[in-house]
Amino acid sequence: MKLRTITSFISSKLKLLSLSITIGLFACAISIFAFSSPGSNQPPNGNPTFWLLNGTNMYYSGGNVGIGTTGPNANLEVATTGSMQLRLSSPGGSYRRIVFFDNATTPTKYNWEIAENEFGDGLFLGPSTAVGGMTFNTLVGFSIFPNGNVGIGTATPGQKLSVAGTIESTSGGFKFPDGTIQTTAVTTVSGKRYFRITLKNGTSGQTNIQLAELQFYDANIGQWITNNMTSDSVPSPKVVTYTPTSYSTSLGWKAFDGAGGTSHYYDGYMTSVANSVLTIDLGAGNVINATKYRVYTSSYGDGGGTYRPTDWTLRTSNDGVNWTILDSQIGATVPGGSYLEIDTTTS
Ligand SMILES: [Ca+2]
Repeated sequence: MKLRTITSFISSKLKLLSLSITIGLFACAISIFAFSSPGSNQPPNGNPTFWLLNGTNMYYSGGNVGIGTTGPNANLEVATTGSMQLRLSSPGGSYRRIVFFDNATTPTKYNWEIAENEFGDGLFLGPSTAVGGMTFNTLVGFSIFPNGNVGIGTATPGQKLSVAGTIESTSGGFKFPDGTIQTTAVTTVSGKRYFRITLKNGTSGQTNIQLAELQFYDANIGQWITNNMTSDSVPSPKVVTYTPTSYSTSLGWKAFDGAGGTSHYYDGYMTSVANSVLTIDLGAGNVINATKYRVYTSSYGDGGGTYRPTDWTLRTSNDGVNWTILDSQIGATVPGGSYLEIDTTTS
């Protein structure tokens, strides 16, 4: 081969080598460029528009996102084969929220939040104060605190359950610590627990006054009440107290023993030196709505009527301390061996 031919041959080979190197470098450059492009965060088989940047935000709107699952069935599905925990972290003084948000241009729904540490140190669940708002209303929400107190309509529950409103049981009623269940409301019964009569001198200023029996008509049940006392405090819880009586057998409680006939002239045979006072306590929770009462005397041993009460004041009380006058009489006439009936609604 001639020298020129050899030179030409070598030159052509060098050009091929140079071209090969150039193509190789170009391919390498393309490869490097592809690896370092803005789409480098996409999965190997991902869509080029997978995660996009919007300022410092990253977003994706092409489908569901799965963590721990290859087939997310919701916008975001986090799955695991063991226990699950999602954690919202922020400094202790800040709240931690999940908000259910109406993102319509013109919202029609209240937003709701589950928030910790937004109202005190409790967990709060409640609505916004207005449709679409981001201020939340503790007055209508539900809260639970570290001491176990739960509030409904209040963020300051003072008990295990504090409800700022009416509690309704649509069935079953309410069970109390003693195991009893209440299914209906307690009817508010008007009436008084204590009754006290103050007796003044008899018709001729006698020192003895005979009160064979004192009975009350209870308008709540439409009946005359017989207390059937057999001592100062029997039957319990009734208790009768009284100022001194004239004889040892003329005990004051006998004015409430249910007997007022002629043979009971010793019943309530009170001394009237400083006005005789006779009181009956019906016991806690017991009341009589006394719209009428009867004053009984005996026709026997009443000094020809001079021991019969003529002036008295009847008082009632709910606490035995504060008394209200139910009725007063001056110059009343009580038939011997019978009774005088007074209607307190008209007297
Ligand atoms: Ca009696």
